[in-house]
Amino acid sequence: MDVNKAFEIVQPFLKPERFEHTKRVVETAVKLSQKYGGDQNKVELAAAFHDIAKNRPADLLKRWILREPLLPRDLLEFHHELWHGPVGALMVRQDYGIEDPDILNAIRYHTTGRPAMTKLEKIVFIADYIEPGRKFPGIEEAREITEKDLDLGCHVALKNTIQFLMKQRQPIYPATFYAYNDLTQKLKR
Ligand code: DGI
Ligand code: FE
Ligand code: FE
Repeated sequence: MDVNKAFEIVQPFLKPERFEHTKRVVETAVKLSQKYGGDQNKVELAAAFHDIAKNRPADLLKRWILREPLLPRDLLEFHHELWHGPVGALMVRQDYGIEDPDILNAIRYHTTGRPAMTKLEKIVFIADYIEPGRKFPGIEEAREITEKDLDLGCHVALKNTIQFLMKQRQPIYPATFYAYNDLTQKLKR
């Protein structure tokens, strides 16, 4: 599938501003893959589809999760913001025939991250965080660090997100901590 077909599929699922975000994530991810390597078509598809389930109602996402034995039940105990990645990966596999596990995992883990992320997973994760439409404290630093080192960029994004959630007294999904610990240990070596 080429990226234009992916955009055509995804656009009707998304509010206009979410579709604009998606296009910026694709552009950012492609630039990162030119710097850090990776199959450009896979990067484009994973980025184009990453938020396909973002604007689905929460109760519908919940039903998908309950129906799918391979998804962890504990997702439902955490914020519903965490549900659209895993359900999006199921949607593109079932409805649009995307079978590549690396693409599916990049979609599935784009919000939480996870330990031992592949290059494609990291590129989609950080492109989502630093795309040019994002405005929050620390974003410029995250952009600059990502230009220098992909792992360091993901590490600072995870650190900022964990700190942000903690300040708001929100729970943090374990995979996010595991992703942070994994990169912390890798970067020490
Ligand atoms: O879908 P997007 O808005 O493009 O971005 P996203 O998929 O990264 O998800 C949005 C939010 O999910 C992010 O701003 C923080 C929130 N969130 C809530 N609980 C957690 C969490 N993010 C992580 N990484 N871990 C959590 O436990
Ligand atoms: Fe998302
Ligand atoms: Fe996104």
